[in-house]
Amino acid sequence: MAKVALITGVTGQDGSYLAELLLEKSYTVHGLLRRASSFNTGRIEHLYQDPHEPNPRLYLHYADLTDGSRLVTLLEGIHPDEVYNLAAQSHVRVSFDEPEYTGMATGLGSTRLLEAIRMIGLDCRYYQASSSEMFGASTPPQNEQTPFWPRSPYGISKVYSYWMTRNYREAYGMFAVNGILFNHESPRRGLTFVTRKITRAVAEIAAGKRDALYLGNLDAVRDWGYAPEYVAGMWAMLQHTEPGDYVLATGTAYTIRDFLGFAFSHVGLDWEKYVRFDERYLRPAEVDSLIGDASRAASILGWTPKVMTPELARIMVEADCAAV
Ligand code: NAP
Ligand code: G4F
Repeated sequence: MAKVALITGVTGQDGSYLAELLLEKSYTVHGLLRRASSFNTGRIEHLYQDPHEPNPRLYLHYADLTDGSRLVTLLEGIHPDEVYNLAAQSHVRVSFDEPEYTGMATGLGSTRLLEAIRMIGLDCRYYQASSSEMFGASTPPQNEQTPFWPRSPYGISKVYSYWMTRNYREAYGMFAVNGILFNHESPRRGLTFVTRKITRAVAEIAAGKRDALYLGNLDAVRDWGYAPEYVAGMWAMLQHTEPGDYVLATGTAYTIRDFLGFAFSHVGLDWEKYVRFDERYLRPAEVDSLIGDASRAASILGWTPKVMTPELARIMVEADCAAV
């Protein structure tokens, strides 16, 4: 029997790559779709299957992580073998503007899903999209033993979801795991995250469509990997015999300045001529340095990343140049 998976956040960067991976592995995939007045399915357009066609394997359902009763009816109807909870208000800067909503979606959303699974007695494996933002101000390199010191409403909401996931594992014996993922990017990254904001600007500047890029803090250090490799790690966590928590990261460290250098140099431009400062992009509290140690995932799951940040920047710039 083909396995059945439910992905919340299927319309996001990771959800779209995970849906692709699971369809390749012959899963039937159900995705949770937020109702919006305009289409929000751009990242999964190429996977969409008309439900009138014979044997569709991708199904989309209207639901929202803030609506617990809907999650119950959805899970009861689908009976998934694996649930990947990727949905979140995932923007750190925005979480300072909307701390309450971020708590409701990114924090309590996981509880609604875990509780729905428990209430209907569903026997499934659960993946929680935890984040390196939970480490916040803790000194790098960070691994599964590093204390959490979140620095934003987003990071705090993710810490809450992390512990709820562990609690459902410990209290109810649920196969529930946390993937603590460091930043991972791709041509499908949202346009307001710094890497994609940079690569889209590089493409537009190279095409003569604009002449400036406004950014905030250029000194933060991040460990940027390639999203398709990270969703493979999510899947591997749910295939292991025992549930556990794993860091996924490249172990490399670059500043925003470094990324600017990689991205602009691909089109032969000097970033310092185009980048301007705008304080609107600063955060009330910054996470200065995230550098992950993924040795546990390497030794137990055999997961190792191949694409490092300079190559990632090339992939993203080329995709944006082609699109522009
Ligand atoms: P993303 O592109 O921002 O996608 C977020 C997804 O969540 C979208 O499908 C969005 O739907 C959905 N969503 C937001 N609020 C929702 C709600 N209230 N109910 C239902 N769905 C909702 O994020 P991503 O980069 O793919 O990241 C996936 C997950 O991993 C997130 O939980 C994120 O916090 C976490 N994470 C990401 C990274 C990273 O570097 N990318 C690192 C660590 C952890 P719409 O399309 O309708 O907006
Ligand atoms: O690209 P960012 O917005 O990503 P951030 O804050 O690291 O969060 C991302 O990674 C987390 C994993 O660690 C995820 F959990 C989270 O969901 C999200 O995917 O910002 C990266 C850095 C920050 O230090 C920020 O201050 O870039 C700096 N930055 C400088 N100028 C900017 C800008 N960030 C954004 N978004 N926009 C700017 O103009």
